Amino acid sequence: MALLLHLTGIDETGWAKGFREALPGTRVFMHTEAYDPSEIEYVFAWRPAADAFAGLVNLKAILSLGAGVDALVSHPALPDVPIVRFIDEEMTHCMSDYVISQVTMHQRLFNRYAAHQKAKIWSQLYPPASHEIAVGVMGLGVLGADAAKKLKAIGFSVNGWSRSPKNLDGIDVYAGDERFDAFLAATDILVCLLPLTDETAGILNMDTFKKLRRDRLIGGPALVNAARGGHQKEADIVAALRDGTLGAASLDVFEVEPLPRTSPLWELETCFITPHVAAISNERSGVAYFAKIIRDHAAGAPLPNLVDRSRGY
Ligand code: NDP
Ligand code: OXD
Repeated sequence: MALLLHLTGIDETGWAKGFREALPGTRVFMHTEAYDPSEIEYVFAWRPAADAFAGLVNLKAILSLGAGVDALVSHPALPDVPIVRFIDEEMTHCMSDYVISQVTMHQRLFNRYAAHQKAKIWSQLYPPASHEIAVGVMGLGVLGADAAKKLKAIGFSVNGWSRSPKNLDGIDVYAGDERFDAFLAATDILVCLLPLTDETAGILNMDTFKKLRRDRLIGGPALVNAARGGHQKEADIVAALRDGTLGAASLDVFEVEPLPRTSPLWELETCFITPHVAAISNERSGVAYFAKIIRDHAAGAPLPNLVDRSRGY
């Protein structure tokens, strides 16, 4: 049995070492090493290059390093085999940490105090209490549901938006496109944890921002995007932060990564930038998760956590 690693922009050495230790009977290749493509049964991929799957005629499954599979499902030469995505407690924990930190920062008007500190201004703007603020979480899957529950537990009002209806204790769930405007109208801090699909591309735009509730957060509603850069229209975010349609934004992902030095987002005091680190796939838990899946599958078990290609996630 052979496993090929094809991780673009990520050092494969540690992953390869981990898989070799966890799967002693399996030949593990980094994509820069020489290998016989017809021997490969599993490929572990992240942002695969155009020729990543060339010659893999005996491939049984693609294992996605990321929770998001947009770069896989849009691959021009994607083999017709199941795709398993990464679902991991550690990743979920880290994403909720990121979301809570940014939401709390916006609720407490941190960007206002930072600007005042720079100008040596002592001005007691009173932040609203968490229960006065509604956080709207777009996407109630593995990551969105966890963030929504934790935000609720620390006192926020929480709305959620998903494709299908959900029953989440204490959370007002809006399902489907027809409920999107009502969801926005009840939301002060918008958090995006959607997968990137044809339906969700560009959803974070001026039209969306204008529909958010405006009377709770001094300075205007806030945006937190930790999903994909393809969800956001960056020109609209810049315009919205400049004209007050948005009071602040936290962005972990960008239309082009790394974010080009020429982007006006770098200069905006109300924009908080992190370099796609909200929830990095953890090497130790990733190796354990996928090694078990390979072992079990080789022994005849079905593959878990499969991507539905028709939905795109
Ligand atoms: P899931 O597939 O578990 O959940 C996706 C959610 O989005 C579901 O609730 C789904 O609805 C909803 N959804 C999908 N399409 C629509 C739509 N058209 N309208 C409304 N709701 C929709 O994904 P995860 O929670 O695991 O991950 C979410 C994304 O987070 C990933 O795709 C990835 O891009 C990003 N991510 C970013 C990281 C970072 O470091 N910045 C790290 C990890 C992930 P339904 O429940 O009805 O199917
Ligand atoms: C992911 C990511 O999708 O790291 O897992 O962005």
